[in-house]
Amino acid sequence: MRLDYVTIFPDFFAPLSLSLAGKAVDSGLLSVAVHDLRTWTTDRHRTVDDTPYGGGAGMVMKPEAWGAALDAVLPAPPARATLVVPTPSGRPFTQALARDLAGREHLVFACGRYEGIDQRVLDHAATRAEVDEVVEVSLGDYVLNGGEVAALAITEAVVRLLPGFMGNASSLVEESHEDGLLEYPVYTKPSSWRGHEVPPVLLSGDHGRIAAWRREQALERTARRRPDLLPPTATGTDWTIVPAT
Ligand code: 6GU
Repeated sequence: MRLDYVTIFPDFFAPLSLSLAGKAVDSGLLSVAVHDLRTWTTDRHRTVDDTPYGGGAGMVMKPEAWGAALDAVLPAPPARATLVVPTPSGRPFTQALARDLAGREHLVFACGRYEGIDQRVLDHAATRAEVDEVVEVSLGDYVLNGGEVAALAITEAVVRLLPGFMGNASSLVEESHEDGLLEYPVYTKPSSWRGHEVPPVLLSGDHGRIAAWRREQALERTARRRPDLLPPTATGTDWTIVPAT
């Protein structure tokens, strides 16, 4: 897989050479490049933003440098890349989307500041033969200053799914979100620690009871913390009390 990042803060991507992607790069599974957007500015001050048409707070990233950057970073046809745009107004990033992106050959991350990139950059990119899809993605309902930290999080979620990246493939299927539930609580030795005991069922050696207990814990945890992940009938809200008339 090939990963490119276009950003005004290339230093944010230093962690890519550490453990996570660094290992995958060394093994040849991954090739990575980080590009400074200002490389493609043409004015003396290397300006990348301007005030929004229509008024309002903040600045919007100008289209010209973005257009030139994508011209340079996108592959030559017939190769194609997926343009990933981290933004709080994107669609939710999920494990399913991570799996989808992990199946692609080339991802180009366009990291803008949170006020955003001129929409025409993305609209134009979507019409290009070198772009198979433009995916605007949000990590959740909060605001980051720019797309860089989000791009790193998306990268980690995707790269660990690449075949041959993780040592133990079953730890991938057992973890949170792969079965649509939060993960059950986990314990290791010692069996007693500061007066807190490991649930005895886990010491029983009875694999059937252990599996049933874990399933029940996962369901209870999901119902308490993330009821939105459960089907409506499992959350106890598929009925209403009809007031007496
Ligand atoms: Cl993907 N980008 C930015 N800038 N802010 C965010 C986000 C992404 N997800 C949540 N907040």
